[in-house]
Amino acid sequence: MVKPDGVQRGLVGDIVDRFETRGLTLVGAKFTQIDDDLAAEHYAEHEDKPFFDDLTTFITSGPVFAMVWQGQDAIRQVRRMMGETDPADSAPGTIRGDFGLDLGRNVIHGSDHEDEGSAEREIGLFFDEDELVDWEQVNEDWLYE
Ligand code: DAT
Ligand code: MG
Repeated sequence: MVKPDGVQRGLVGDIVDRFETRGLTLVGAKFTQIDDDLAAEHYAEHEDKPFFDDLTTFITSGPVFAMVWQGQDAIRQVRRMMGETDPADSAPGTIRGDFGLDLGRNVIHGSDHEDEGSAEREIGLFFDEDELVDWEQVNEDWLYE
């Protein structure tokens, strides 16, 4: 999900482009503004952290662009493309390493590949089942051996 800072800075197109050209398949997308209840649910794992209020204030501060991408090892590959949680620690070439400087403005959210089921849970928070499209990319034979 492109966070409010990424949307405001006009980075949606670049971020979509990276996932598309990597070979992932877009199966859902939604431009929306998160309300307080959804923010609390989305970041429930962090509710006891000192940064929770700042985090939920930030994520509700403007529109976000939520996406569902599918492909081989998609969750982990997206995390690698995002970089580290802190843009200051993120390698150039990653999304956070190319577009961010500050931990509290790190441009993108991605589901946790180490937390089994987090992607499924988060997809359920943002999308109804009929908003996800089951389709086959024509170039699949050229992306996978
Ligand atoms: P990630 O977004 O890489 O999955 P996370 O789930 O640990 O990272 O934390 C969620 C968001 O909370 C993160 O994108 C930025 C913010 N955050 C994390 N750790 C923080 C900290 N120590 N101080 C302030 N904000 C923090
Ligand atoms: Mg996380």
